[in-house]
Amino acid sequence: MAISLKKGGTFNLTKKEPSLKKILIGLGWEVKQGNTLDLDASVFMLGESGKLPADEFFVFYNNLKSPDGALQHTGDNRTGAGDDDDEMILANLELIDDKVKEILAVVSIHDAAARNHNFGMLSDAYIRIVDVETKREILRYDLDAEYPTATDIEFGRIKKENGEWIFTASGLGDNKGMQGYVDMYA
Ligand SMILES: [Ca+2]
Ligand SMILES: [Ca+2]
Repeated sequence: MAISLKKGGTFNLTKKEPSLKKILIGLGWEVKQGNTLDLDASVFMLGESGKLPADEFFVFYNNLKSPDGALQHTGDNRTGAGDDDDEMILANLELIDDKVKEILAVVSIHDAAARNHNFGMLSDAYIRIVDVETKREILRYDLDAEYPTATDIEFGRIKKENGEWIFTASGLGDNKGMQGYVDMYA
């Protein structure tokens, strides 16, 4: 049974799952009837300064692999159809560059402003972490707040503290778009 986190909840991956090496970060959502939205999951690998060590540490549909080979985005999903993960990032914790201290998972609605789309048009959005080797779901955060006006949400972050990887369910809605995050962290 996976741990279910609430907004702000944390989980020490290293301490609770010492054998964990490869994880799948799965993001899923459903589009409410009558809407068509394209959501994009992206990941920012941040260094000590809270910035990307290089642009390539921003992993998204146009840059599927991080330079250290640790993270692999499995590709763009345009519809969110199906109950399984809609967009996935595979991470090999052992390959993550020592420079990287934090990993942020963000989901943004493609072209939200022009199309007048927001998270109020979605339901059942979640982030989960799965052990790739055993296929076991370790933790899950079902977005537990309403975000009727948000066009992008930081779902979770995995931070390295004293050599341990700690996941936090952040659930921070915003309206800056993917480019806004890039501007913030590049
Ligand atoms: Ca997409
Ligand atoms: Ca879905």
